[in-house]
Amino acid sequence: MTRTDSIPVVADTSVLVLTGAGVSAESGIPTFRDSGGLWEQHSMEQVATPEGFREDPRLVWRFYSERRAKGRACRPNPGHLALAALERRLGDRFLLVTQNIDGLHRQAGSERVIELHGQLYQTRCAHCDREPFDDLEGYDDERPPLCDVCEAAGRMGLLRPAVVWFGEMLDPLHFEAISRFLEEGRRGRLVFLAAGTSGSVWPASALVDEARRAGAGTWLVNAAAADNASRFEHFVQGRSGEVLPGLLG
Ligand code: BJW
Repeated sequence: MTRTDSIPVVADTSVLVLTGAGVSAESGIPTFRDSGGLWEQHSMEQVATPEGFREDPRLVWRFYSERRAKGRACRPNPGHLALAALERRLGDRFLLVTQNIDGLHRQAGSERVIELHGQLYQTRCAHCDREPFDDLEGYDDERPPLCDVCEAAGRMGLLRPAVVWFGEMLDPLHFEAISRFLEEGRRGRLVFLAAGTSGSVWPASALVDEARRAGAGTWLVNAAAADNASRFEHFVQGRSGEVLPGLLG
């Protein structure tokens, strides 16, 4: 692994970016595994698994309702803005895959975004296959919210946040889109950049391997060495809001 201070982006370069919670940290959104992070105050099994939701849906809704309320006051930081600016330069030769559910990349102006772990401000039914819907509500009262589609059909369906919990499958269409992007990109120069992620959650943590197989040069920008750091060629240690504007400028 080498250290570098700029990513070469030339006319035929395609850039695939993976972001994690660290990219939103400077916007005031807590990460999961850092000191003071969400998993220090909440049990991951209780609030981020389907079993936890079945056990205590009110607890899970309190967790996500609080994040909805706090997240609404947060704004994109220079890291989000640098990625949106890179997309404006590259167009279709840019794809942003984020594990974050906070919507800050879209707020910053990014459009080619895959939200791998879902969206904080969407709700879906845990029982029927109605489409997820936009929802800014906080549900922190005694009764977890119920699905009116299920109710109309004479059954009880609990509503849940439209996010991906441990043990749940991610949307296979996302991976098809990523593979297509890599396939296209390998005709020219290909760059894979991961930022603000601990590299500890599969399958996002394995994207670096897929990118390498496609011939991509690989960069990691992170405050600390990620679990999968040794699989990257270049590591820039620092805060993404400070590093990305210069690295991508
Ligand atoms: C900064 C910074 C700054 C801070 N600038 N940097 C054993 C081995 C391998 C895999 C598994 C296993 N057992 C189970 C699995 C699979 C499992 C998994 O990976 N578990 C691991 C814990 C081991 N994965 C899954 O279950 C996934 N699904 C799946 O595998 O389906 C297939 C399947 C299903 C059923 C049966 C069999 C197969 C689903 C994973 C879903 C993860 N969901 C969450 C919650 C989403 C909703 C929500 O937000 O609440 O996603 S968990 C949480 O972790 C969230 C995040 O997106 C994800 C990753 O976290 P992230 O973004 O990396 O944050 P942190 O906090 O970990 O790191 C932040 C980093 O930023 C740190 O490194 C800091 O240093 C850095 N930093 N400030 C730059 N300013």
